[in-house]
Order: sequence, then structure tokens, then C-alpha cells
Amino acid sequence: MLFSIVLLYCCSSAGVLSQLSIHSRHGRECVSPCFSLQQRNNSTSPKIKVDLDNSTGVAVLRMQSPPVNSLSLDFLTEFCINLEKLEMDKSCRGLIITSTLSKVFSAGLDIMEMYGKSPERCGEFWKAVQEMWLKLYGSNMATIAAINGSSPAGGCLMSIGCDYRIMADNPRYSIGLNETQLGIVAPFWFKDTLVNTVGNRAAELSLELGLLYSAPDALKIGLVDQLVPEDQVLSTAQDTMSKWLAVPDHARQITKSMMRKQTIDKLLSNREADITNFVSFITKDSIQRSLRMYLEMLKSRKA
Ligand code: CO8
Repeated sequence: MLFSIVLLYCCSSAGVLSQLSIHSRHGRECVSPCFSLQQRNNSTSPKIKVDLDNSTGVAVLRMQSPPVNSLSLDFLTEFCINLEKLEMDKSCRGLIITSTLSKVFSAGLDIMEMYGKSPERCGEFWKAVQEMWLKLYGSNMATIAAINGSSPAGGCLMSIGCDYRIMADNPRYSIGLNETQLGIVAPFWFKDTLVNTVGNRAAELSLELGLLYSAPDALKIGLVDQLVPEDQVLSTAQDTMSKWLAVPDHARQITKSMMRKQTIDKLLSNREADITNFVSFITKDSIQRSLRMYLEMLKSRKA
């Protein structure tokens, strides 16, 4: 019931909806024309590819938006539509999320969506971020993040929104909610999701210091559940999924709802205020300056 409410609530996706393509294991592609897309950037190619294996009931959602799978409004909209479609497909019981990019799972929220934008646009963007989390954290499907690269901030949020996390055993990859390092503050529902995952003390340290954990350190604090060699991330996720799907759906779903309902309800009952807070915070001159400095740091690091 909770999950249905969440779904209904999240269905209204800020008016920017895309065509959705889902590929079956046998290469069949069904394009649903039931949504119309208002393109917001130059790229018209799908940022997400979904393959649903009808024989196992497991879908693999691949993020494929170079260079770093940053979560722009377009990306989030496409992500939510795909999730919604899978959620409504009774044959789909499990979802694995991974990346097609080498080295990066997701760089988190697209900083350019928060820098130099109008309050209206920032509000629209934040609503899409909320929707992504509500849909994922409240999903009826068993969800596994197959983290095959770095996953800071919003990428970490997406990972901890899943039921289980498998990460590539590569010390160069990092994961965490590093918002304070950018001079911004993770909202209460980011914090709640992290607390639910690693406990209060680890979350406090992690959030205040904006820590990014190497894969082995992330395993130590329980931010991820398992490390495997890089080339086995997806296959391990598929093996693990079969264990999750061996549990009767209704029992797993009710238990998941029991664990997550309070956290989800908190955002649902404060959604508008959360958007207002985000917009007034992110459009402040001092915060815009912090974001600019961070962007410059990213560019100079690259140079
Ligand atoms: N948004 C937009 N552009 C980005 C982002 C991003 N999050 N991350 C990287 N880019 C850009 C870079 O600037 C670079 O652009 P260009 O090619 O034009 O110079 C390009 O992507 C490639 O980046 P890198 O060269 O750094 O790629 P690497 O493969 O070397 O590294 C990393 C990949 C590790 C992901 C690295 O890019 C990185 O650390 N990125 C920053 C990640 C980050 O800090 N994200 C935080 C986003 S904020 C967030 O998600 C939550 C905000 C909550 C807001 C709450 C407010 C109230």
C-alpha cells in the first residue's frame, strides 16, 4: 500500500517525460509512446538502457550518460520513467542498477543543474531528485546496486536507496555523501537513508566530514555489502538477486515497507517545504560561490 501511494505520488514528473525503451533478453525492443519528452539538452540519445529478462524476472538498468552519469533533470526523468514502467510490469521482480562507463557509477547530482539556474528551474530539478529517491527507496522490486565505479553524493544516495550493494574491489573507487566538501548540506532524507544503512555514529562522521570511502573502507562501515573483482560485479549481482527472489515477494515487500515507511513518509509530508529549503539554500550567493569553486577544482584537477 505504501509503495502504491509512493508510486502514485511520484508519477507526476514535472512535465518532462521521455519515450521509454525496454529491451528484452531476446533483443525485442518495445518503445512506449505514452510519454512526451521536452528535451533539455543537446543529447537525444537515451541516458538509460533497460534489459528485462523475462525468464528470471530481473531487469538490468544501465546508466549510460558520459562522461560521469551525472544526475541532470533529463537523466532523472528518464530514470524515473523506466523505474515506473518496471514497477508496473508484474513480470519484473528484481532490478539491478549499474553503469556502462568505466570508472564511474554516478558522479551524483549534476552540479550544473544547481549552478546559475533560476529558482523555478532549481525547484523542478529538486522535485525530480526527490522522485528518484521515493521511487527507488520505496520500490516493490528487490533492488541491487552493482557499483562498478566511483559513486559520490547523489550516486551514493542512489546506491543506498537499493536493498543491497555490491562494489568493485578497486581502492581507487570511492563512495559517500561528500556534500559538505562542496559547501552544501545533504538534506534530512539523504541523512536518514545513510543512518538506516550504516547507523547513527558512522553517518554523523561521514556527513559532517563529507567523507568519501574507498571500496574497502565502505565495506568496513557497511556502506556497501560486498566487494568483488571488477569483472564480476554484474554476475555477482545476478547470483545474489536469485537469493533475494527466493523469498516470497509479499513477505519481502511488507518487511521492506516496515523498515522504510517512516523515512519515506517523512519526506512525503514535507515535500514542498524541502523544495523551498533547497531552492532558497542553493540560490544563495555564498553557496553559488562554493559551487563555482568546486567546479573549478574539478576542471583544474582534470587539467
Ligand atoms: N556534475 C556535473 N559535472 C560533473 C560532475 C557532476 N557531479 N562530476 C564531474 N563532472 C564533470 C567534470 O567537471 C568534467 O567536465 P569537463 O570534461 O567538462 O572538464 C567531466 O565531468 C569529467 O570529470 P572528471 O574528469 O573528474 O572524471 P573522472 O573520471 O576523473 O572522475 C568522478 C569521476 C570521481 C565522479 C569525479 O568527476 C568527481 O569526483 N566528480 C564530482 C562528484 C561530486 O562531488 N558530486 C557531488 C554532486 S552534489 C550531489 O550529488 C548531492 C547534492 C545535494 C544537494 C543538497 C543541497 C541542499
